[in-house]
Amino acid sequence: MDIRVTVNDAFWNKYRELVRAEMIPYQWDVLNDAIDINIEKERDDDSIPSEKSHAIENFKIAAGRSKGEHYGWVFQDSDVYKWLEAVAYSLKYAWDDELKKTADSVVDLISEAQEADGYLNTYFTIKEPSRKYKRLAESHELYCAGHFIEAAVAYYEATSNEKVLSTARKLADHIFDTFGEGEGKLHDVDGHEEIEIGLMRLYHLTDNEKYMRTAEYFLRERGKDPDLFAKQRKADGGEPVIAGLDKAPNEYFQAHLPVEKQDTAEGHAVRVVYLCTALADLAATTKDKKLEDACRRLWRNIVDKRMYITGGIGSTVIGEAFTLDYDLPNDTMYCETCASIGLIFFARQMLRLEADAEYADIMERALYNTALSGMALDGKHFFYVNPLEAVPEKSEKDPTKSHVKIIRPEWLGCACCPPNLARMIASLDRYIYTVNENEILINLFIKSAMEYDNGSGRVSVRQETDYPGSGKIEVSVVNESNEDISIAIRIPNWCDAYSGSFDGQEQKITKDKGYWYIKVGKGTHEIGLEMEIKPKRWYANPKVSEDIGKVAISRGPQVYCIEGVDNGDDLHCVYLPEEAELDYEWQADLLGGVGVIEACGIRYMADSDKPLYSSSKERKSKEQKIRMIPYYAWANRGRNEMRVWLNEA
Ligand code: FUB
Ligand code: ZN
Repeated sequence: MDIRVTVNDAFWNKYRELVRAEMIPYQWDVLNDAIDINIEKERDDDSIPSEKSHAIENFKIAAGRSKGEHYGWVFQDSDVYKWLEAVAYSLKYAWDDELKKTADSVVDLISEAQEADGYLNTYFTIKEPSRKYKRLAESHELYCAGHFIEAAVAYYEATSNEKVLSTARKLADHIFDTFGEGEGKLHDVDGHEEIEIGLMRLYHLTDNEKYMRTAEYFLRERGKDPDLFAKQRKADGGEPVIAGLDKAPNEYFQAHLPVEKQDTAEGHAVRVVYLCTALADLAATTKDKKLEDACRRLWRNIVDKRMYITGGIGSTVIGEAFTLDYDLPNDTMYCETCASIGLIFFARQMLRLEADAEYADIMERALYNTALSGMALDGKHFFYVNPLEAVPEKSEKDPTKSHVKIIRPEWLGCACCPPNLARMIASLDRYIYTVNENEILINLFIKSAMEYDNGSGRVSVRQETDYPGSGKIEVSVVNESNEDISIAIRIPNWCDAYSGSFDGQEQKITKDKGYWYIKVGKGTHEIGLEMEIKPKRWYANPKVSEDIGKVAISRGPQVYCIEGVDNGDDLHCVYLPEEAELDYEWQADLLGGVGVIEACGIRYMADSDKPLYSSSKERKSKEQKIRMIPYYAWANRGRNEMRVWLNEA
């Protein structure tokens, strides 16, 4: 079904314009090493390449246009693919001949770097051609392939560039010929899921079943043979392609059990959510109940027990991974930007499986908080890791916190997050609505228009709102088809009071799995929703040891934090009384325009003259006005303490 969505939203247009005008050109310069910037290692580790990007140059060398060595991570190609994908989406909302020309030239370059049999990966073409597909646990060959295929589908859809599609098909056909059941094929999977997402997208575009079956093969093969990666290493016999990754346990790769038997989210967080995204897509496409159940179990485990209030996931830097239920440290966590983006992908596919507003609630939580925190307001500085508590000196001096950056770097040695964010924001139109035949889910409140043809006529929906400024949503539906259309509007889980109207008549809202359903016949109809949107307190399950006695504040979809610049240092000394009023005020001149929340709080005086320990409990305190800003906007005013969970008095 061809669903056309245009976004025209005050909050999001700013970001989409930033992607078009700043991020895409800036990232292009970085990928070409044409800009003098400081590329930081993502943590203290000498083995991390961080001198330059070299990503475009790698393609030029592989294509025979330049001479030289491959530089960067084995998955450096994926930075270019994600950039191309972001370009594709941006062209759809802001056509640009020059940019299209540049992107076409990248497609030409990629296709020149492709080998005659369809193989495509600059690292192995340039550096280790004899080890192609030999160390898949570490090599990211299929991960990069998946990113190219995703980019190709998006670029073809935006521009009808035939070359990008034929290059992607040649690669996918090569993968189909190389991997799978039966004699003469490799029975293998990549250590990093992504090819499955790419192949599913290619299937949806082309309707060619073999792409879906190949995705299904990879999804079902993972975890079947616990010795698979050990066998790869033995047969190859060489040095690891990524040092240390050869020691990672099967759980790191979600290869400890067949996916249908996995109940908990284990290992590398981005890998888990990419796996789940493809699995949910396959389940929604094939209606396979067992796969659906597997998706639900993994979703439940993540969302009920392993996710931060900001929609961040991954509790440890070691393996960038999940740890155990309720283990959610605020200052050593990982919360990689890509992992929250992956959670948004997963949620989007779950909405195809089931109309349950919880998926959209989590999508919104991850989007407005951790994903957006991944970039500075200028679109040119990026967080890889998104802490919920940060103290500059600790990050600088405590080696266990070297990954917790205080200022967003201009670029990172491992640059997976910045272009991922660009493609996510540029493709936001894909997340607002879910259409299941004659049912339209309105998942996100973003001023936009959508239309499609349901077979018997055109159906269009227009959403007017200044959300998250206010909770007022006006939906106009024009139904020119012969069918009744069911409009399902999400009532977010944070919202306690709401009222609705249909064609001017007040309605009693009943929720079905978090959606309010309205049947709409032929003609033009108006639906109104008014949600109370005000500051709200949240408490973690007492099993989260880090958050006991603490409170977090949100307003609508945005989680709030306090920063040293507004509240002074030693933020652990600041207490928010349980009964304190939370006053909200819009401040147009602050941080590009944010709503600030203020409350009367208490500060215990940090006193370095006092002995480290004393038997007296006496503490001096004073009143302090606590000033909170939306979490995503932190670290835009210099080196600074920050915390999300506040002590409650
Ligand atoms: O391995 C490729 C990407 O690099 C992962 O998704 C990120 O977590 C980073 O490790
Ligand atoms: Zn990343």
